[in-house]
Amino acid sequence: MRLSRFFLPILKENPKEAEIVSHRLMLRAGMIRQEAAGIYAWLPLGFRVLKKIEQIVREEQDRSGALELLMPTLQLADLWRESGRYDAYGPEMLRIADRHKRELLYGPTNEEMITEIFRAYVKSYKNLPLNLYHIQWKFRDEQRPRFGVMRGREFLMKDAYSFDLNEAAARVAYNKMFVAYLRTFARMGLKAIPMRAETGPIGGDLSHEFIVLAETGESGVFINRDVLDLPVPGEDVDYNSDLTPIIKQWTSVYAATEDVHDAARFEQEVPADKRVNTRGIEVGQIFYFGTKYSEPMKAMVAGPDGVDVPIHGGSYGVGVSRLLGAIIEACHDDAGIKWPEAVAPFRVAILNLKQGDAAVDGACEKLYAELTAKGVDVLYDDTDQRAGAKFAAADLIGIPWQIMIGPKGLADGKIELKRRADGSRENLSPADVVARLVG
Ligand code: 5CA
Repeated sequence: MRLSRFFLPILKENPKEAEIVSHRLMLRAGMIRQEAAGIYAWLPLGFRVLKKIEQIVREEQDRSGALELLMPTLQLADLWRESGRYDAYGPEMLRIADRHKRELLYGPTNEEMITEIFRAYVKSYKNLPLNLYHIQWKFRDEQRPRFGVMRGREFLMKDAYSFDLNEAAARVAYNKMFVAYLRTFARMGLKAIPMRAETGPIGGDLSHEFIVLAETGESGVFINRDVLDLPVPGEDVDYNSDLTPIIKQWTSVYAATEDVHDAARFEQEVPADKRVNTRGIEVGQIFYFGTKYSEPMKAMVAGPDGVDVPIHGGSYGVGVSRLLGAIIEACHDDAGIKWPEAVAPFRVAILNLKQGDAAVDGACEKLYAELTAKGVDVLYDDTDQRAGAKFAAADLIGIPWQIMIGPKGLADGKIELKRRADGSRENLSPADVVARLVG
């Protein structure tokens, strides 16, 4: 992509409304634009990152055996009356009427709708286990939308729903999601720690929140420092094997949100030098809620003995749009964002330090064509900004690899390769740069 053809409205000034660094940087880097409180348009740079994050979430859900579908954003109020949540959900739910005065709502979550789909088709335990997920916009009329995409009113969520014959089978489904979440967040360069948590309006009595430690986070947390060093299961993890050893390893080290924190246990179990009380960002939450929806909504299957029983369910959410904020909170410096490569909007930036100089233009064009042909996502800064402004922009938007091409270096056959993560620089020949980025 040529920057001269791209839409990247970078802000010079720090936006006053942004209280935390991720919100500030997303606005300054031209990633999002607020259209109403807690409602954002995704500009091209932000949208590219959102899609990358979404794709990692999708790949790890698929790997675990969950199946993707897509449910609508609008739902019938009557469906929510079946579960009893229509009135219980309160003012956070956006209620709408259509031209026939039929009551609708913009979905804040989808337990009811997926249960309706399930009960229409699945009648036998033989069709279980089943885990269905979608990645869809949600609306919650939050009292205090703030921190940009971190607490929005409209936000993108991955929500999965599992269906099983009994509690033991449902716990197997829960464990699969637990492992899939460990992998998902690690692939994005995040340390997200599963913590025992409250269940709130989703219900049930077993739940974990996945939390990224950050001073700016909204959740208070208590952990044993050792949890930060636990190994994340690899790509070869077998989802059909017994996952309980992994779950045990992760849940036997103390980690809890302040809502369920047990001070006595914390002090008894965790040596003083390993106790950490800090804050964090909840990037996902998983729930086992048994028959909370299947009983009132009559989602029944025939068991092996032919008797109909309500299924045991769980639901599993990832805050896809929130993750952009969480990753920036974890990966930035004074100059801007430091995207982990897996989610970067572009992997490489080429900075032409003397636009209009025939030799420099030629070298930039050649490298741009070569890298692009090899499948590397390149942003080529071919604008006539001065070099200093180009350095600042590339650092601000956080491109992991920056290639600086100017007349001086080129005279010696060298260009400069900078790594955004640690600022390290090397002078290399163009061929070596290509080998480094493609090899
Ligand atoms: N139905 C369940 C699981 S599918 C559910 O709705 N869970 S949730 O309420 O915990 O939401 C799932 C994830 O969405 C949260 O972990 C959080 O990362 C994200 N999320 C929740 N509210 C917001 C919000 N207002 N803005 C951005 N992300 C949010």
